Amino acid sequence: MYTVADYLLDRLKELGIDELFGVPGDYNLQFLDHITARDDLKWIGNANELNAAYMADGYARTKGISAFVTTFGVGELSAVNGLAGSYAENVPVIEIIGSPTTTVQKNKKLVHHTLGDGDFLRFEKMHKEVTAATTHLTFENAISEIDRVLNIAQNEKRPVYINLPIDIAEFEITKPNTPLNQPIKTLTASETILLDKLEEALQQAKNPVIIAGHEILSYHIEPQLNEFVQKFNLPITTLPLGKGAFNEADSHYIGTYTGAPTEETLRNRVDKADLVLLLGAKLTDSATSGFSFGFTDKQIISIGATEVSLYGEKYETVQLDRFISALTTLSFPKFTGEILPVKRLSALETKDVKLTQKRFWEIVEGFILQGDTLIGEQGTSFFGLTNVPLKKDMRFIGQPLWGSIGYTFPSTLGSQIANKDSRHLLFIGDGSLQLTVQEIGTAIREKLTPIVFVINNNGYTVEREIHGATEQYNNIPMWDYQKLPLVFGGTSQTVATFKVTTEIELVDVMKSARQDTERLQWIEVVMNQEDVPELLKKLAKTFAKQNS
Ligand code: TPP
Repeated sequence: MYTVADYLLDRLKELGIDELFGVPGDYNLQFLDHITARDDLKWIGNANELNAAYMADGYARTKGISAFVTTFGVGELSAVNGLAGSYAENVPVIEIIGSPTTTVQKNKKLVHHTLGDGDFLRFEKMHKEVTAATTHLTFENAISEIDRVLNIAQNEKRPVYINLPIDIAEFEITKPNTPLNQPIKTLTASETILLDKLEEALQQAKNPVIIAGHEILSYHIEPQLNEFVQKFNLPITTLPLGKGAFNEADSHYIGTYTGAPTEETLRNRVDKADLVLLLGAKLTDSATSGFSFGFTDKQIISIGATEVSLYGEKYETVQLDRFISALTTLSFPKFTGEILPVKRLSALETKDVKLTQKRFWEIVEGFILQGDTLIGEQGTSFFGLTNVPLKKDMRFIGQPLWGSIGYTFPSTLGSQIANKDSRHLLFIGDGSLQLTVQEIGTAIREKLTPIVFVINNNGYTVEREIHGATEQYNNIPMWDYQKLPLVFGGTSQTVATFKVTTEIELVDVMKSARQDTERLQWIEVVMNQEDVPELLKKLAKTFAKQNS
């Protein structure tokens, strides 16, 4: 018997999904049976639905798309924060909610996980604001609605919501044999006009610069962007929101642009460009240190998935992947000016002294390797990593727009599941870890082997820097971080744990962690409560001002 559940799962496979995350509940259990019955799909249960949403987000960032399953009401509402992050940062995540049977819903029965008022649409309505599409499956619409929302997730790179009453999941259908819509490659008329306008601007520009952003990563169009840059020898920078959109080891890369705190030569180069070409980038507060960029609308052409503007005037939006792919067809003279080299650290001497933020990030720069995936949690970690130049084939994950602390731990695990070949290096603060720590159990059960650096600086240091340095609301209970994996089921066979306080200890542990590829590496790094990376020092001042 072929059912709606089977159809949905076949479609997810077609999109490239091999693992599904989530938490069971009586309204989705029968659907889960269809997952576990298959050899080509794996169920990965989470400790809670927020973590499932974060994990699915990390998986989608790496693999292209993801799905997770929750139960009606109690499950789906816990996941909303995660979905909103995926929406804000353009990550296509499919949430499937197992809900009560059609008859129960139609008869407005007072069943569990409702508000006791017979209204079964409340939670779906709540999701409308943080998804690109929602659907409530019925006997009549299941096939067409599944395809509709999956196509939207694929094209818009944003989350979608599928409410699947449990009897609909079990409803027998005939297996359709048409594939999901394939993307249309031909440019629309307005895209062609925009391309002409861009060509004209690039023909006239004497010192253009590209600023690439996170949407390049969402659409996985780094290769297409790279082709454009190489063909016309253009200088390129990225924002922290979009770090990794261009190979930072390439000679066209001039550094990460962070607004006013940017190193002076790079800042001048970008601020004084006669054409600032934003590609898939958003000039958000945390990406530009409180909007402190030194260029204006008169210099900007911005081409993004949800907004296009030319010198301050809005223009019809484009299908970003198609448009960026077309950039190599432009005709304008190759750029022949100087392209700034990125400053990189030379050999580093380590001493038997207490670790500082400055030295920590320098040591990290020496430690990272081609092919690694780096993940930086909102806090000192993200701002410390921002100016660490990546190596070739490295990926970077952060969430600086939505900025929900705790996000990166489950996200690291999701991304690691999506790409087992890349060593994942997570940098996370003690405060952030306390939000999503339960997922250590999942990491151990799934035999994941990221290297996790837990920055123990005794509380919310980033917040202390913004406001209330010594206020008790910025304190957190002190945990024994090194021991956590053992509490969550780890053994010496599955986890290696460390605690470091000095430069020499850190470097020794890093060497052993790098070589030990069979176990989760859990490294507690003790740092001073008031110590912050240089970039954060500057940014905190602008954030404090923004709130006054
Ligand atoms: N709650 C959520 C879900 N997200 C947030 N961004 C905040 C609260 C506000 N917030 C931003 S950073 C931060 C808090 C509470 C503290 C992070 O502290 P920690 O992870 O210890 O990082 P540190 O700066 O100390 O390295």
